[in-house]
Amino acid sequence: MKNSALALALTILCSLIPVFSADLSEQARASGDLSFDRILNRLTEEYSEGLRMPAAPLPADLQAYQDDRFWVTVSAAGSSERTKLLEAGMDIVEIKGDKVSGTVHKDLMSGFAAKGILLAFKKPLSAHLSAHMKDFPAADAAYHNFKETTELLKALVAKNSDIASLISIGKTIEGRDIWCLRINSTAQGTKASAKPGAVYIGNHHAREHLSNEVPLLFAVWLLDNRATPEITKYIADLDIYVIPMLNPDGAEYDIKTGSYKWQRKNMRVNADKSIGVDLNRNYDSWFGGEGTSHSPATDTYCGLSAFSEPETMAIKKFVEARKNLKTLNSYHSYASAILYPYGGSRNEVPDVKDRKVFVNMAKQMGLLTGYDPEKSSDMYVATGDGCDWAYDVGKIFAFTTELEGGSFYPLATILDKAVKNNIKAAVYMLSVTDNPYKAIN
Ligand code: 0X9
Ligand code: ZN
Repeated sequence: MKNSALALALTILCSLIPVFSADLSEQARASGDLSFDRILNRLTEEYSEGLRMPAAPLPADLQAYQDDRFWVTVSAAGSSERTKLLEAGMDIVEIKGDKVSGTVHKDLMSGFAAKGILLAFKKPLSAHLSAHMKDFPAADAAYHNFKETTELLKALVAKNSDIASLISIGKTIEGRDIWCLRINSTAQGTKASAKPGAVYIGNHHAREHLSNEVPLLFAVWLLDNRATPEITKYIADLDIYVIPMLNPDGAEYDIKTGSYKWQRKNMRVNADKSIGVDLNRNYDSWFGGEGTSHSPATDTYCGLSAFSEPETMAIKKFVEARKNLKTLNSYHSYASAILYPYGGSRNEVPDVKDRKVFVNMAKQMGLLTGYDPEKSSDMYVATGDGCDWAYDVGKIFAFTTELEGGSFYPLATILDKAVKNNIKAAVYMLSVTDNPYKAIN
């Protein structure tokens, strides 16, 4: 690491330490309902109390929907072999050495055999889930569902109306708002701003619930700490956007019956009556090529065309309307990695300087989170990726943060560390948003 980068990282860390090491309960009392510490504490405490979210019945059309996925484990070493699995219709959930595990729809199992892919292990997904119930949290009530996310965002804006505003960047398939919290000292709502912009997006994938909490709690933390000199400066100089829940339809479906659905995609009803398009295969970056599936029932189905989905279309319109955007972080679960473009191609980004910025920023965010910095395609090649598209269309330095937790439904014990470390990386991203090329100086 270059000395200037080290100095920058240390400055950020030092500015965060007093906040994180202060007496939490005292701070919570002092700063009222919307304090970061109180909200994070409540998140953790509610788990230990074991509160249960009341199960709601599914709508009739979804009640008849049968989950026909299998949980499989396959030997596959390296990115190319993993990419072939994606194309055969596997949704890769875990990579452990040369063993890859994930889901495959029952109709595609025979295709696996025909392609010579040997399954080391398979069972219905439902059997896998019931055997792994111990991995689930005592309750999902502690997480912010769509209603709670909406209420929290509105409360943040009400309390900080001089610098925060809330816009809906579009509606989902089921008509929910895709909320975007904006923090900017001089521009509200959709008013244009020339200040350099940073965007944080969560929950492309429904079951990756921690990916909503991290950007949402980051917004809480920023506003709670708005009076500290570093944060005051970022709020004055930058245009900051937080879109914590891009796929609220899928996230609600995943939790609403009281037993988790392992939903990844949105809630589009496809022509064959299967449900969902993989939003992170639906952007216009080598759309429909390597590492995606054209079979609607699979978890990595790319959809009929790029931006066929209202959720990705909302991001397209949002990004294209804001030429000031410089950095982007898209949160996912749970490979503990900071990924940078390209993910849809083995090629490096052509601009050598930009490549260095990507590598250095990923390294830095890796140090702050404890995650591995990696080129996206080294994990596997997957086309239609939102970060590739954002970089190509707007030269936005766009990263995928794969959060930790070892599960889509991690125990509360990881929340404190995961949220706080990712806030450090998110603040680092702010610190270079005025000029990302600082990361290579
Ligand atoms: O596959 C994805 O969309 C992301 N992983 S996840 O398990 N959260 O679904 C990773 C995206 C990284 N991008 C590429 N490798 N293209
Ligand atoms: Zn994901």
